[in-house]
Parts: sequence; structure tokens; C-alpha cells
Amino acid sequence: MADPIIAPKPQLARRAHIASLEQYQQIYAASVRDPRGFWRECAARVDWFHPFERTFRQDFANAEVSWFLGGKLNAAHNCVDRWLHDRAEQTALIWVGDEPGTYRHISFHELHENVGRLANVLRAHGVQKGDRVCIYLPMIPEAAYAMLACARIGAVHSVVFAGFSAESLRDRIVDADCRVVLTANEGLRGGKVIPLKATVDAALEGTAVTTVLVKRRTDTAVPMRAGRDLDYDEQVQRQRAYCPIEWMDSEDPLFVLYTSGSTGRPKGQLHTTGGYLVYASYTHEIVFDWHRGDVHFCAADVGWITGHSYIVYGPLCNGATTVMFESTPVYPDARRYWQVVDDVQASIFYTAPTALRALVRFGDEPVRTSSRASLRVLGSVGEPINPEIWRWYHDVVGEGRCAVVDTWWQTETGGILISPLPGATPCKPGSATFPLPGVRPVLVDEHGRELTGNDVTGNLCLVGSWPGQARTILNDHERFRQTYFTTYPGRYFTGDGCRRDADGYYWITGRVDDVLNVSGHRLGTAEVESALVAHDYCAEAAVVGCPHDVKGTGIYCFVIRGKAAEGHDDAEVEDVLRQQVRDAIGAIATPDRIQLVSGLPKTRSGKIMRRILRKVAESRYDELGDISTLAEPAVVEEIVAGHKTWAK
Ligand code: 7RM
Repeated sequence: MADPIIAPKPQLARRAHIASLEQYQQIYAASVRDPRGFWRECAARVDWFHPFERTFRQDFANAEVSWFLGGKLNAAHNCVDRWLHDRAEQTALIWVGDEPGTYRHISFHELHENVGRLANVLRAHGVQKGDRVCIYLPMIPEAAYAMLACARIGAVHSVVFAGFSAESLRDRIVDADCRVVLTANEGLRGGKVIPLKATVDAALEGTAVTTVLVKRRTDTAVPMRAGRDLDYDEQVQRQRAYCPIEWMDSEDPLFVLYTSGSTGRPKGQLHTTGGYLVYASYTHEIVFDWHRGDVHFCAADVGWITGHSYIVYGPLCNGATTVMFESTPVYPDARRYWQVVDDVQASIFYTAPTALRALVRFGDEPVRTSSRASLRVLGSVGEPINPEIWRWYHDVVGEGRCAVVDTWWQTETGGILISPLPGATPCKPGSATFPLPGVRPVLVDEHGRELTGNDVTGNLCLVGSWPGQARTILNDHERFRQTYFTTYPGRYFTGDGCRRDADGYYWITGRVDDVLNVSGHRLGTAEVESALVAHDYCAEAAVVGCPHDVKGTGIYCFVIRGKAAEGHDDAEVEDVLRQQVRDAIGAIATPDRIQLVSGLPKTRSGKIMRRILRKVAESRYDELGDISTLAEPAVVEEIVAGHKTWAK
């Protein structure tokens, strides 16, 4: 049966930047015919201190791309100063606090002052162009000030999601060699207190950090180490509001952001100034069909790329009003998002399917109590959106009037690559539809052969660079090249599987590597495994994904007990190991199931057959395939039996 198609709403098309499928197709065709011309024109949307001389250079064999060469600009100038002449009193940032009804409106003028003062504080503490600064803050305006203050003076920010553990934080601080950390005494989310400063204290042992700036978010006094820790407010009060701008080369780094891969520790993806900014602002405008005056509400956390590109840089670079939401979708109850939408009169709302799946369980009533009349565009990001959830988003949240944009992209891509456009694209629920202008996806089979034509399934690659592409992995360019450019030479490999249907629509099928997508967050199975084996209750571990109603993918761990676990009952061992993973990585990595086993399915050469474990975790016992090559085929029976008792 053919998939149903939802046509773009005429009332959206009437005023849209890209207002019909034909117009999209024309722009797209022109963009791939003449990428240099297309991106040169596109780059005019940002303010250049000095114009660029060359649009781009690309050498995928060496994993080298550069954009807008020779140009000079500053991201904070573009996000703040640039708007002072005509919208100084317009709200730049609406902060939505954890407690319902808590709002703060920060104008571009105030944003300028806050960023300037903080930039001067950083300078006063020796931060110079190119230095890395770690930001471990909750969702408070200071997180945006911190990012922009770094950008203003040419420092490279490394935002670490405030849900990560001390150990994860330390790894990132050490890897990026940060000397300065910005944090808060505590965070507040869903009425719960998060002890951020205590986590920072634990993380800093043995690092080179000299300065910690501590913002007071709650009334709790926290221990401050003399000579290292400083009160944020005291420091900014001492500085003047104006801080001169450091003009950056297009290819000077703007930020590093860590993301999980299939092997080893998370990698620091490095984004540079010119290309990233052009791409974040362009995609923000066309994908959400943003117009001046629209309030943009992206419910992500600034600790992820979605927050970087679509809370801070994209919207602010367009002079938009952007919302920063400190709370959760269910605090104090499931009406919260829609209440905020009404209160701030949001035109655009952007979240992950996992949040929608959690809300669907409460039925339509919590949605219906709100008006939502201000909404025009509903975005989805982070994981495939099930067609039923897409429908609910469209029919119930959007009351059939709003466009739903299922946006596919990655930390590495800097911005959205495949997505419908509100005024132009006929949608199929569950499909991210078509590539944005200037983006060239290809599907390849396991031999690297390009699958041309439609109705094909393969691995998703990109040919041709786009300005938002990450330039390298911090301190490890070779790993960058290996990971993304060697599997299919001449192409960037995304790690995702994808189908292009008979009508040319793209359907992302999920990761084809050992990366799990848990509630829209990336997690390497290898990371969870190393956390487990670091405990002496665990001798060996294999981690795979399992279906999960809300998270999309859950974390399923097969564990062989360590000697130290002898004499402890199963439940206790499981609890200890579950806590171990939380402590090592953070709450987002909490295992959904730990199954104690006496052996793991291995080949005779000792390689764990994950394929089998994946099938077991999905309850697909009939699809285990050939297990005769296993060293001990009998362990499979035990594993299946153990899984059945849990999954029944
Ligand atoms: C923005 C972000 C990237 C991975 C990516 C995919 C998955 C993201 C979608 C999606 C299906 C989508 N960055 N993914 N968006 N899968 N449909 N619309 O999420 O680096 O954290 O994750 O997320 O597997 O490779 S990320």
C-alpha cells in the first residue's frame, strides 16, 4: 500500500521562504549544479568583517574541508551586536525556569551586556584566543552567555551536558585541555536538585583547571576552593559591559562537542566559525520557516548539538527570539510544553520523538487544555519518529494546521541535512523526506557501490561537503579520517542505514554501527561495556540495544560475573553494576536490563557475536542465524532462556 501523503498547508506556503515543491526542486537543482555559487550567495546572510576569497575546498581522501577561506567574522557579533541597531529592545532569549510560571525575557541589549561582562571575566583570567573553556551548566541564560562570551574572544567552548558524571566530565576536560570551567552550585530540573559543583569538584582532581566560575542557581551554599573557585556574579559585576571583538578566520574553531562513536571514548567534534554559522542560520530559517517576530522554542538541552545550533547560534544569528527551557515535558504534569507554548506564543516547537512518546501515554487531554494557536511548525529530531507518533504530533498537537518537520542530522553535520520544508514538502509520516539545498546524500551497499535510482536501501553517505560539516576530531585527525572517510572512499559515511523509496523519499532506518540511540542521545556500546568491566563484579560484558516504548532503544547488558561477585545474589550484582554505569557515564546510560550469563556467544577466534545478542534482546529468537560456528553453541540456549523470563 502506498504511504499516505500530507500536503503542505496552503496557509504556510503563502508566506514561506520556500513556498512550493517546484521552488524547492529548482533551488535544489541549482545548488548542486553550482555549489560554489549557491553557498557564496548563502554566506551573505552573515556579517563579514572581511569578505572571503574562496567559497570552499574539499579533499575527502584526507578528510579536509574548508569553507569561506580568507573571510573574517565573529559568531557573537553576528548573534548579538549585529541586532543592536534595529532590535536592541527585542527579546533575544526567553528563559523558562523549572517552576511553572517562571519566565525571564532578555533583550539583545541585555544579552550584549551579559556576554560582554563575562567575556571580560574570561579575559581577566587569562583566557586567550584558541583556548578551550568547559561549560558544565544547567539550562540557564548563563549557558548561552558563556558560549557567546567564548565566541566573542575567540575561545573554543566545550559544553558538557550537565547530566554527565564526574568521570565523563573529567575525560572531556582533560581531552580538550580546558583550564577554565563554568558551572553552577546546583541545577534544578523537574523539581529535583542536581549537585553540579560537587560533580565538578570530583572531576577536577588531577586536571590542569585553574579557574572555576560558579553561578548560583539555588540558595544552597557550596564549598568553594580558595584560589580556584570564583563566584560568577561577583566576577561579572567587576567588569565593564563592553568587550572588544576578536575577529576570527572562517576556519578558526568555534567549539568542540563530544559525541559517542562505535569504539572508544567520545570524540570531540570540532566546528569552525564561518561555515558553521552560515549553515546553522540558513537551516534554521528555511527548515522552521522562521520569520522576524517568530518565537522559536527548541526544547533540547544546550549540552547537545541541537541546543548549539537551534537554541543558540542559528536563531540568534537570525535575530530571532529563542526559548531556553529548564524543565521537563512532565513537570509538574504533561501539560507543561503546551503551557509554555501559549505563554511565550511560540510559532515553532522542536523536540525529540522520545518526549512525544512519553507524552502520548497521558492521552490528548493535557494537550487540549492549551490553545497552541501560535504554533505553525513542529519539529522532530534525534531518532526516527514512528508514523503513529508523527500523526499524533500533527493531528493533536498541531491540530492539522501545522507543518511537521522530521529533521535528520548529526553532531558531525552541524545542522539539519535532510528534512521537509514547511511550505513546500508533501510529507510521509516517518520519512525525513528530501535533502536540503546543497546537500547530496547517496546510498551505498556493503561493497561501496552506489545504489542509484529509487526503491533502494543502503548505508547513508554524503558526497560533497556542506558548510556545517565538522572539520576534525580534536587531537585526532586520523581517527576522524578513519571513522568517516575510509569506509566508502570519496564519501562521508554517516553510520546510518537508509531507504530511498519509490518516490525518492529518504527513510532513516537507524545506526548500522555499535552506536545506540537512547532517548535521542548517542551512546557507544563500547562505553557502557568499559564502564561495566571497570567494576570487579563484572568479568566480561556485551551491550546491545533493545526495543523500548519511550526511549526508542534501551540498554541491554549481558554480563559474566566477576570473582568478587561470588556469593552475592543476582539482584544485588545487577543493582551494583547498574549504579556503576550511572556513576561512570551518567543517568542517560543507566542499563534497562542486566542479564547475568555464564558465557557469551563467541566465534572460535574469540569474537563476540553481537548479531546473536541483538536478536535475543529484540526477542527475535527465530532469527539467530547460523550458530554452528560458535565455540560453545550451548550458551545461546541459556541466554535465550534468561531473556524469555524477563521479556515475558
Ligand atoms: C541531531 C542529533 C545523530 C544520530 C544520527 C541518527 C539519529 C537524528 C534523526 C535520526 C532518524 C531523524 N545528533 N537521528 N535525527 N534518525 N530520524 N530525524 O541527534 O549526533 O546526537 O545523533 O541520531 O542515527 O546518526 S546526534
